[in-house]
Amino acid sequence: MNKLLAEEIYYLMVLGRKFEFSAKEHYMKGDISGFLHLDIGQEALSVSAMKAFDRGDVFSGYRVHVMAIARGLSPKSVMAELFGKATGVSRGKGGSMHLYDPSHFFYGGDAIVGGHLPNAVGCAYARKYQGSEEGVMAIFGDGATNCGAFFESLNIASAQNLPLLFLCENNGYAIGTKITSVTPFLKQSKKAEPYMRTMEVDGMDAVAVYDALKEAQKSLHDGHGPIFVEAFTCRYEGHSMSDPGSYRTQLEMQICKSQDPIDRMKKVLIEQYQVDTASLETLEDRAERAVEEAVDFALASPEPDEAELYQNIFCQGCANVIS
Ligand SMILES: Cc1ncc(C[n+]2csc(CCOP(=O)(O)OP(=O)(O)O)c2C)c(N)n1
Ligand SMILES: [Mg+2]
Repeated sequence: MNKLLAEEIYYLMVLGRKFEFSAKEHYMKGDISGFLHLDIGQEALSVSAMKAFDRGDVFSGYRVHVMAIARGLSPKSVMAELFGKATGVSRGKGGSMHLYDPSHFFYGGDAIVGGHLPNAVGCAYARKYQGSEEGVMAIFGDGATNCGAFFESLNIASAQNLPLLFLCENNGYAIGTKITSVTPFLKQSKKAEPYMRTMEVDGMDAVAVYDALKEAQKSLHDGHGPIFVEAFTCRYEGHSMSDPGSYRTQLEMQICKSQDPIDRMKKVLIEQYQVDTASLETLEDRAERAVEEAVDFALASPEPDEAELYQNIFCQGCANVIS
């Protein structure tokens, strides 16, 4: 990783965290309604995954704001979507869980746990059929690996040797359910081993995530078929805004936060890339301003027009959804 990329990853992680704190504040003020799942603590994974898998299609779940921004969607259009405004990336009709932008090959945002995995399989099948080498990445939580759709997706991706990267964000919880109470494995890659090559990575280390996913991407491009990467991470907040997260002990959270991905990346910038404090502050100020501008934009934007209620209900021109 060169210095420019390392700085960009740091910037996007700081931007992501500030964005999430701001979204939390505006949810509590009542500017945002519906569900809001925050990514605070998991930024290394969300940002480095998007920077490493820089081409190809991405399908993700509902904890998706930081990924969307790192993918290139503007913080303004993402914030406006959370506010339910017409200028939002899904025209204010999707909200937090449905950030969807085909121009960035970013297909959500899906509220159904594991529901996007068969969609990613279908897309990977289409890409292979079209002769594309870019591949597809599907991102999901540890909880999703207990769904039938997950095993069906592993099965068909493997049988068809599809260019599909399964990226599991293992944060140890599905809402308040501890992973060990619903599955016999701490490592969810065990479930994928019979089907494909698996890799593990420290999801709190942005550089390690980037390197692992670059290797996985190369494997797809080289035609080796699907691959499963498991990243171990930690969410600091509750599952969503309605969850105080009281099922975790203070000690557990302390251990978690001692691995903070932003602090670790800052250390890398200082020690390996000789970035000075003034340059770091410039990046942090830029992130702060981008979030303020996103909020101002969202507040000033209009509500969706009533006629929008009847748009995109039935599929018109579905053949072009994945072009
Ligand atoms: C099919 C389905 N079952 C249950 C739910 C309710 N639900 C929403 S999030 C969630 C937990 C998923 O946990 P995980 O996959 O580990 O993702 P994380 O929230 O940890 O990122 C559940 C059970 C749902 N949305 N869809
Ligand atoms: Mg989880």
